[in-house]
Amino acid sequence: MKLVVIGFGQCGGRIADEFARLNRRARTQRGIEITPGVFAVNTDAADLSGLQTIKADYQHRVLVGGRKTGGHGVGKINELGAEVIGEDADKIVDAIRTARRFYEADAFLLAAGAAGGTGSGGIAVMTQHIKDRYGDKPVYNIVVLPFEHEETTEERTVYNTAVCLKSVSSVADAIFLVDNQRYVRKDFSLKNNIAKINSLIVEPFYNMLCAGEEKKAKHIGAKMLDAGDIIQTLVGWTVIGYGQSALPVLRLPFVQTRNFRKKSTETHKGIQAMDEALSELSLRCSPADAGRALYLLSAPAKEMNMDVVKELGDYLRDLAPEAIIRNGDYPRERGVVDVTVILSELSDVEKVRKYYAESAGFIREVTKRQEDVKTKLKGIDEAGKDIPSLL
Ligand SMILES: Nc1nc2c(ncn2[C@@H]2O[C@H](COP(=O)(O)OP(=O)(O)OP(=O)(O)O)[C@@H](O)[C@H]2O)c(=O)[nH]1
Ligand SMILES: [Mg+2]
Repeated sequence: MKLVVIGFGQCGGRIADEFARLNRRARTQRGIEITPGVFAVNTDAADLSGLQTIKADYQHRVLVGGRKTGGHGVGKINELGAEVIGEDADKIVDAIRTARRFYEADAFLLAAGAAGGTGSGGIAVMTQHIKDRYGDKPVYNIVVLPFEHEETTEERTVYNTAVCLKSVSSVADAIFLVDNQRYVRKDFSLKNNIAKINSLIVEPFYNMLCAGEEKKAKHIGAKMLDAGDIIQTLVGWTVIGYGQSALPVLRLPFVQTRNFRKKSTETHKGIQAMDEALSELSLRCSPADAGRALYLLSAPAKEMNMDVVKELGDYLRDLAPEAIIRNGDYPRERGVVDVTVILSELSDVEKVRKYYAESAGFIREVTKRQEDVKTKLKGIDEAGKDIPSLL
């Protein structure tokens, strides 16, 4: 599957940059293309310069906002983010259209952090705009949810997140939810952590996008997972996960490869990888709430058989009994069995509900605070009513 990827704001731009890196890896390691165009859009010039892999010209790193933001971001004011992205929407589409093989893409993927200003405010506006212009291609979003510490230190965090989620839910064909807090690993400094987190966020897309683009027979499985399967799976709230299970390195030549013990090891490795994928989902949710699901098994051709694929399907069916499940196998990796899982059309996401509920309280409080300020101002005006003014 081929995606045009567009990142908004700092978080979205860096996620898009990570997709550009993934594409470079696909091209050099596998000779295939998975992102015919990757772009970053921001109101902040410095953030755009900090990207590494996205082409450095103004058509791939699009600065928006002009005089309104002076190249310095919107300071978490999501209304301003929405406004400037809306005003520059045509400029952004013109930039995307310059991508050489833009028309080969099966879908668009737009990324942003929900708690900021530019990306949070802009992603839904631009999703709408692209849908209006290119009605035949699905438009997906990746929305990154804030770290817990951001929610407690800055009250706008929860409000921006809720507004962003509500807005994208009414326009995007599907929304991949990614919870930053899930990726916090203790041994990294924050900056390294963010780079590591971004690579963990994007990694599950690698095999998923590559599988359907393979041209060589030896890498085409019994059931190839193509863009059609993925498009049929992606609807509404969505999470993605990825798990790996190493195969024993030493293989003695006299060991019979087709005995029952071997087969059960293969199945065991597959289940182990799927378990990891499910426990490392991009956001905690209940698989039982999924209306659609998809899994991809990737392993050396010799290690793969349809029994394993079927066992994995049975396993997922137990956890997600309501879901229509699609699958594929991808004869690829050496030395590992890996499984990618997508759960989509989630009927309930606790964390989204929590953001909505908390920001409703925040809105009430802000309204009350504004009224208090008005009353106080009236008092000060009253006290100074007999003082002359020079204006
Ligand atoms: N995973 C991940 N999260 C990020 C990254 N950069 C920022 N964030 C998160 O995104 C949110 C802030 O959004 P930003 O992308 O910085 O904001 P912006 O869209 O640039 O908007 P303004 O700076 O207000 O103009 C916070 O919750 C951050 O934790 C990143 O590279 N990766
Ligand atoms: Mg910014």
